[in-house]
Amino acid sequence: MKLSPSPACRSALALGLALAHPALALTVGFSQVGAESGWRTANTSSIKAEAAKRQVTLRFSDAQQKQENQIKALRSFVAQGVDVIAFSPVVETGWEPVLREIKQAGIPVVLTDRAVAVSDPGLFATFIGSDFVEEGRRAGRWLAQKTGGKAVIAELVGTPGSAPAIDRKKGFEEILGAHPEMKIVLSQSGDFTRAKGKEVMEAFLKSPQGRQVTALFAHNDDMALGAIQAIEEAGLKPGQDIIIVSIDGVRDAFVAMAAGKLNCSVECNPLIGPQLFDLAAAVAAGQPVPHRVPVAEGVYDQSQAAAALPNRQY
Ligand code: GZL
Repeated sequence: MKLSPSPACRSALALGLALAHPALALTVGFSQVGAESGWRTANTSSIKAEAAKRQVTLRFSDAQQKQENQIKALRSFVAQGVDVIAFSPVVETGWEPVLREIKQAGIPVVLTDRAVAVSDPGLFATFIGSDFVEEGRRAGRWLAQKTGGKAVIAELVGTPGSAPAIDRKKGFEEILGAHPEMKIVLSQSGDFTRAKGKEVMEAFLKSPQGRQVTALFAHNDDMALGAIQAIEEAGLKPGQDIIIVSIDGVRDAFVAMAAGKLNCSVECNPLIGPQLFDLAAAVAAGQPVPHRVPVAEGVYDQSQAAAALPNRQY
């Protein structure tokens, strides 16, 4: 019969180890969505660098944007008896069974970046991530101001079923509700990747509605950067013939804004490594933590891009 320490025993052990020797302090299993975008790469770098700095033993798994790979990784973390499980869920649904297994094993869960839709919020200890609805609102407000409330919009949507895709669309459309002359006429997923963003934008531009498009809303910078290539190959001027607003604030977006090809990027901060491991240490020691931890971020347009570039950390 496999004996596993009770939650109380596990917390005491973790606290004791944390006090005794940091290198033995914490083992964290982390399941990452994948490596689909510049944002994701920066997020992974922040997590790995902070774990090394704190001498946390990090068991890291890249799911290649597949939920089944994340579920396999979470189960393997339980089998390994890690102190804390953390993950960025690729989509919102389908997590209840594995989260119940983890709870049964007495291992606390920290959600990062994206949220899950579950009936019992007690299935995870805390969620640290951005407010994607507000990011969508910020993109909508900026575009309304830039276009005087008149735009024929193409939309590159993120991964279907993911919290950022659902919520960014929700926030953007909330703002459009107050601007009847701003209409989304084309909308399709580019799965948060540059290649797919280019492919979908090429198809948009070849469609009958494509010729009327005056603005593009991309749910992340990578899809916007792919679309910029497609717009140029179609003989149009990105940032002028088609006004482009996207989300993330990665370095390549600032380069594109400084070149006048992208008009605005709403920041979505991936550098959550320090906050993640503060939370992981606290939950491992059985300390209370907020169930929702926000991430600070802003909005950048062409007027600020060149000056901001040298200080961008991702
Ligand atoms: C947002 C994150 C999204 C980014 C994309 O927090 O989940 O996933 O906006 C990334 O670049 O692919």
